[in-house]
Amino acid sequence: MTKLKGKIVLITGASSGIGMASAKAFARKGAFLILAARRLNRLNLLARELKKKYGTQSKIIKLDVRRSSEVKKAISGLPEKWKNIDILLNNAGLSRGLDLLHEGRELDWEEMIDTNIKGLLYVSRNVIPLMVKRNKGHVINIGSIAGHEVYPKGNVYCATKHAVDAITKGMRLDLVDTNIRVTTIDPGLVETEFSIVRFRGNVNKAKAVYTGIRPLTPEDVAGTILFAATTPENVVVAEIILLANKQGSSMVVHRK
Ligand code: NDP
Ligand code: 8X3
Repeated sequence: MTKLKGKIVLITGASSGIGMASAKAFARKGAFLILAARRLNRLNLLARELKKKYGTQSKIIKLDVRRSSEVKKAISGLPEKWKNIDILLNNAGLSRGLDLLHEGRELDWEEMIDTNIKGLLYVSRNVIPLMVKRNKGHVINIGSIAGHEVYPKGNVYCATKHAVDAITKGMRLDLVDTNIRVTTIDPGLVETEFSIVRFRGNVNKAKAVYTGIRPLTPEDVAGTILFAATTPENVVVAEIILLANKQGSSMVVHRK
């Protein structure tokens, strides 16, 4: 079993949802954390909480993954010790809107493509070479059921998650001659701020996505991420699709 104590884990999107729950789960196991997101105040609070509860050492990076030069500067500016990243959790992502393609907003498309695809690429491009140099590491990408299926009005969000699926497979092929492991964890309905962001702060509309079903919690997903991260080093969890019970597919959800 791979031990997490003292391992350095970089988490993008650590200020909320799956990223924050993962930070807590890794901290509980004694990992050191690099917490990245745009909302610095949340990261500071999280780091303080983890320090108090588990004595966790954290580095905080204010990072907009859409900005390639910002990503480059943040990673190259890490103190040498913190560049020994053992696990990269590429989690930052979002959906904006739920519209027919021919009525969609170009700005929404750009935000999703820039964050979910290009952001993941920028972070990976800067972190993976550090892993290659040490011939060790684990990249865990957060995909989605939306990377396996397309649902009505999900068009561009689904396209970005299909891209994450292709990029994950590409990474695994390109790193095949190294010890670096590549995993994708692909959840269905997880109740986080995801739908609030999708519906631009419309909390009622967001809440309705999860009514009548017990959705996954961010902690459920974090538990699966931890499982993938702690298998013996000769084992690669390549892909896990994680659904809430009573979610049959993107569109088939049995609600009470
Ligand atoms: P949340 O909205 O709760 O969290 C999203 C995180 O991404 C936040 O920490 C946010 O931080 C960060 N983020 C967004 N844009 C950027 C950016 N430009 N630069 C840096 N960080 C950014 O949603 P989830 O926790 O649910 O989402 C996490 C991942 O899980 C996403 O990739 C999402 O697509 C995926 N997913 C979610 C599912 C769900 O049902 N919730 C199901 C399947 C996959 P900040 O705003 O502070 O920058
Ligand atoms: C998030 C899951 O089904 O809302 O990736 O697109 S879904």
